[in-house]
Amino acid sequence: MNLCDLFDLSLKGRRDVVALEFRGRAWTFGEVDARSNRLALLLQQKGLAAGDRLCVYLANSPEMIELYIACVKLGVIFVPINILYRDREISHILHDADPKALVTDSEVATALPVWAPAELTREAEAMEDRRPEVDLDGDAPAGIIYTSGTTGTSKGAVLSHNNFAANAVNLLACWRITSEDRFLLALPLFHVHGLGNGLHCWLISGCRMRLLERFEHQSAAETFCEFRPTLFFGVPTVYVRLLDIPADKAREIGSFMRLFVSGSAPLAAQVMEDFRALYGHTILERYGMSETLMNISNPYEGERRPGTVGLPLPGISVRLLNAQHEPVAEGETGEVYLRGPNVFMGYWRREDATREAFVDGYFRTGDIATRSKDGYYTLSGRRSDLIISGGFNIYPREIEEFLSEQPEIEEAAVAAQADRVRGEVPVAYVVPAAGYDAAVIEARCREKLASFKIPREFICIEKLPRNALGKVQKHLLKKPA
Ligand code: MLC
Repeated sequence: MNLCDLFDLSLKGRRDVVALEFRGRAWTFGEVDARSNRLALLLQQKGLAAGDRLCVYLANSPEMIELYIACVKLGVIFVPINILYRDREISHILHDADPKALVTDSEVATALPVWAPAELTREAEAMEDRRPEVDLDGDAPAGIIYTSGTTGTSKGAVLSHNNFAANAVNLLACWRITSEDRFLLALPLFHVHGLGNGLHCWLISGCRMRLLERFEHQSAAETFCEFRPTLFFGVPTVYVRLLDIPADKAREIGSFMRLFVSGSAPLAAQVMEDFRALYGHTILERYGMSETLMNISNPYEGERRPGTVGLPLPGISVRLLNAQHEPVAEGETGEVYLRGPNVFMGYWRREDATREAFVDGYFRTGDIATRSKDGYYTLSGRRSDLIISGGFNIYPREIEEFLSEQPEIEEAAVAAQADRVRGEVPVAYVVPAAGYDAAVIEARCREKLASFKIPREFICIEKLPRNALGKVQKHLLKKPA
């Protein structure tokens, strides 16, 4: 089977049922099917074929969903780009993914054909409502998700139809998602949380989904009370924001909700407890990655243990290994290695990086964890200095490279600072050169980097603390007194 066969449970099996709501408009599954059929034929007419890449730089919208389904039907590889990315970050992906075209509403400097989504939709109206004939098996790539790379520039994780299918089928079963659910999706569709979990669980279960362009805490209570969802996925920042909703509204929301899921960053046990007191629900925390989709999850029935990410999902083997790749003893910390039908095909055109990412067929996550006697995993750190802010991954190296390119900076190091709402935020430690002005540097960052990567503070220091090998010792970075 490929993803189309699973999507057809709803696209064909529930064609007259309302599928999607967005900004006061609604579409049935039959309409979503027809619109994506027409779009698929249009993309085909424009020269796209199975295996080609299509880059998409769009905010959440029905058009983005239809484009994804059209790509799946055609076998075209969908490459979403984070809408917060700026030119420098976008051009790396456009160059690396080597797509046939880019779909966007924004001004992007590129020599590629650029198509506006509204224009495509209009042109597609003239096409037939017919599925393109394409022979795809489950190992065909469906998407490339760019992850912030440890080496500064990001790498594309290639995810197959089978990866997305295995992930969604697991979540439907383990989180008991059915066509009876009402699903509120506020997460961006350019990451696996929104795309792999959100879109796929909606489309395969056949439930009704209200899509938001983005999560807005100011209007969250109103949106919940109006749509009355049963199912919601969020990153910890979203749950911290939801703690600000008045108690009576929170109780009302708790009365119709069935399941709140959290992931993409660690959920503080205190937030989980405060949320339970306010909403009467225990958030279900799970663990995943762009390269693997979902791996470990707290149980739907049974104990959702605060501070842990729960038990391996069906079909997924987990190993905790030490630096010599040997299993660690019970209760000791080790690095998480994974194998399963959810694990990606490799990094796009990066055989070296792909080879390095696997040991004995197990994917090396870079996350450090312990396992309790009864099988619950607790993540306790990372091998790399990755920063997670509001659920967005930031590799300090990328910001450090940009800062070092500035003539007024001799050298720089970027580290995480704890933040109540975002979990972590990046701060920069800068060794200034002549003419240094923090405001000017910040403005340049704002122009070139996604907003979540802009250091919240620029701290001047005399020199970076280094060990005997010359490696920067980030744990020694401190604000001067
Ligand atoms: C945030 N911003 C957005 C945006 N999200 N802008 C446009 N579209 C979006 N979707 C910008 C804002 O403009 C602002 O920029 C800054 O981010 C903070 O916004 P805020 O209004 O203060 O939002 P806040 O309440 O802090 O909430 C932020 C958030 C966002 C939670 C909505 O961080 C978010 O959507 N996070 C989800 C990330 C995600 O999906 N990660 C999954 C990765 S997959 P400025 O310039 O004013 O600062 C993965 C694997 C797995 O990790 O296991 O899931």
